[in-house]
Amino acid sequence: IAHPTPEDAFGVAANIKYHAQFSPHFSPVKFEPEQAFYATAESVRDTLIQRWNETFLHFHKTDPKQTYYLSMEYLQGRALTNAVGNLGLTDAYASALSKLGYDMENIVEQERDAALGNGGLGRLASCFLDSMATLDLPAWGYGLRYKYGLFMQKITKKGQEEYAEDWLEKFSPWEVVRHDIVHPVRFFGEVQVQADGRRKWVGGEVLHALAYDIPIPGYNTKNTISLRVWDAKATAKDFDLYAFNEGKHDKAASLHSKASQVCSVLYPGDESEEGKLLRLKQQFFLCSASLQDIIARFKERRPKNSTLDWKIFPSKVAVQMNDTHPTLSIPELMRILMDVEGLGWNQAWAITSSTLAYTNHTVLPEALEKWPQSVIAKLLPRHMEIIAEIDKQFQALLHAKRPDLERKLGELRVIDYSNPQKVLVRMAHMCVVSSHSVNGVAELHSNILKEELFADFYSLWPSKFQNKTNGITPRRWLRYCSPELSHIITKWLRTDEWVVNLDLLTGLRQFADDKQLQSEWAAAKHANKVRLADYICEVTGIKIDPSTMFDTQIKRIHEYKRQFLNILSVIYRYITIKKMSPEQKKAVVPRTVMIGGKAFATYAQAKRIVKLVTDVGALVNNDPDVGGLLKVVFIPNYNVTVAEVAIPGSELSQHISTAGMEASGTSNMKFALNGCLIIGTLDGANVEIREEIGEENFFLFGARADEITRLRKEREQGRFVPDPRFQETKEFIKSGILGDYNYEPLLDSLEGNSGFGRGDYFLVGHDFPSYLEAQAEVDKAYKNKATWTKMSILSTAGSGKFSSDRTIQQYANEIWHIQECRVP
Ligand code: 26R
Repeated sequence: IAHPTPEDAFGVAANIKYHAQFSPHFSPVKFEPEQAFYATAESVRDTLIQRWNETFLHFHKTDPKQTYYLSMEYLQGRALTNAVGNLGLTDAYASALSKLGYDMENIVEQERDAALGNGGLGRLASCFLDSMATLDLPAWGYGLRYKYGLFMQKITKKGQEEYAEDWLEKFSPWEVVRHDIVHPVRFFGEVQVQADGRRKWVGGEVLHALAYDIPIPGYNTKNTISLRVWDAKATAKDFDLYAFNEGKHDKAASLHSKASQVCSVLYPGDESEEGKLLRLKQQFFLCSASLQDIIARFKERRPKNSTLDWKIFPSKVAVQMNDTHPTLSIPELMRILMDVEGLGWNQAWAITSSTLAYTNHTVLPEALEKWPQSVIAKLLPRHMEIIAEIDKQFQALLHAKRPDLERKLGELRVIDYSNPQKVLVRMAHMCVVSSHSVNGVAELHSNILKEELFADFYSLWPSKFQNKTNGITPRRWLRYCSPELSHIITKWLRTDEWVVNLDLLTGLRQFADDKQLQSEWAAAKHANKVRLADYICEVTGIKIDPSTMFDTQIKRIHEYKRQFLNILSVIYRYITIKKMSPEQKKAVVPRTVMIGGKAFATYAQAKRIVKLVTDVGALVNNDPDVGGLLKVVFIPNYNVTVAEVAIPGSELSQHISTAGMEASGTSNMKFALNGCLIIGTLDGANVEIREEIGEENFFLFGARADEITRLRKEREQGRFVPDPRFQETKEFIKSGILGDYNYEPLLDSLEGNSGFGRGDYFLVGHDFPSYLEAQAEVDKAYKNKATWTKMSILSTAGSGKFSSDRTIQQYANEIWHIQECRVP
């Protein structure tokens, strides 16, 4: 088949019609927007598959070292705009659709978000795939094909409610099932010792991992890589026909029902997670299937009839573990190399540790995975033996090399025996001990890893530790989500090269004072605000005014991210306005405060925060005294698609975590890139963003990371005098004016150490006054339109560093040691 070219709208239209007719998903008489979307997507997919095949063949022939990114989460969002854009076919598809009587914008909206992730870590993985493809790197992603991704959030009078989101309900036009790619994955069973002393894992349950490929097109290149997601299957052999014939239908299909559980649901892991066997099964399923696949490919690419040289494995394969979730890759690779391939421990260890690398994404103690030894031993008996051996060898190493650290052995070792009733495997320690590289995701975070979380490991292996500051793809997060701003940038830079070389944005600095650019810039920002206002009205019914300042905080709801601090200051603003004379009110900068994000279903404090935002909105938005000077909106069901509207439409965004707690943050980068100013703490990547865009363009407040421990201690000892404005705000909530919801547990978290109180662990009270001062600076700057627009331009101009292309090039050079491999 001839594939569409940018000039060939007729060909494209014919191709779409072909799919509407011959892809038998819908009855042929209907051609409504939904059918039009599927037909369009399938037409695009044809091109992607062709390029995917060419890329695969090219990698196969040239046999470069290849990276495999292992992640339990990918937050892909919608794919259509991105795919046609990266293929350079946007105009062709837009005019083809208009020939068929449709509007590209409407068709795009038919697509469901693929939300196979929780938040930052999952979206990072998706940005990375886009950059790997665009940089022509030989790299693939591996993940799981969850039936239900992240829950859908509905906001009712009671607060947040969760519903399962069936993203595959119709089907996904982007995935291609690979019936020939199936790997067995065992659970439970036992370890046998063979005659030659080799160990063998046998028995238990064997499920099958079936591959689905999602093509990932690079921008302006033929290279199209793969996100391979696994689904769990049982086979016909597992079906007990005898039991079925006896009427025992559940028993007959028991393995089938177990298989369907494995990939049934994404664990919403933004919070503490008790030991869930199913989650461990999922993790092992990803690791085992992916490693078998990687090894099969390694073997396929070796010359025929020659003996396998395992020593070269690390020069052909790099595996990156996205947090500790794929840690079982370590014992699984060891097991395959030793038990299946017959290598000795030392050789297997050398190969494993030079293949695997680990990225840490959080220092929150409750998010550091620890699995009960008993659970691992039952589910994966052979792996538990290997983990015990890793632990033993680590002890021996300390004894030989660092006797000074031996007194800390209990804290450092891979297996935590401190509670004999509950022996735990520390996944992060296993990663640090077993990987050749450990990295954090922003300078500050990587320093905290070296100086605090992994300080002793750092003293043992200083050269293992690296920083790779996160990044975001400029394709999705500027080029496609804000075409208006993109056109202005291209016009003033006289090139669209910035889409692949984001450092070129610094070229805007010289025009930051130019009145013409400022007026074009402000007009584009205004158009984006109108789009956001329309969206808000559509989903909440609340009318917001695009001439007010749009102030946004969108991210998972978490105490450390301090949406609570934001809403407390909003309440204080409301109190202040209520006290003002009509004359004083004239000086107020009208604001629309938007907060959005999902709370983990059992995270009670986070859910109270959601409820508080909606209660404050109900009060403020209907108060005639406020007269449009303040609006408060909770944006429901925050996801990638919502972000694509909310980020370009915002003027101020909030990244206000307690210093030292947000590893990096990535939405901060998206907002800055879209010319949105930041109010924030010195935390995560904020530090570097402020450095790049200039401190005069960043509204800074709050304690610094190195003060937090001291401040918490002082707070605990009662050596803290709260600001009267803080007290007044808390009193306001206590007064009951917000309704009859019980906010006491939330307010208690700001107080002493009793009950829910954690002694204001997140230092909301401490940072409150300096936050209010920074907000006053925001208002002051906003009053001068030219100043604000200039700051906005300088934000975009300084965001070049935060392209995921830069991040991925650094991973490629400094951790993976891979080279580009471009399809001719
Ligand atoms: C194990 C389970 C409880 C679990 C904990 C935490 C599962 C998932 C998470 C999510 C964490 C690891 C996460 O998303 N971290 C975020 O990673 C982003 C990308 O690096 C950072 O920008 C962000 O600061 C960090 O919170």
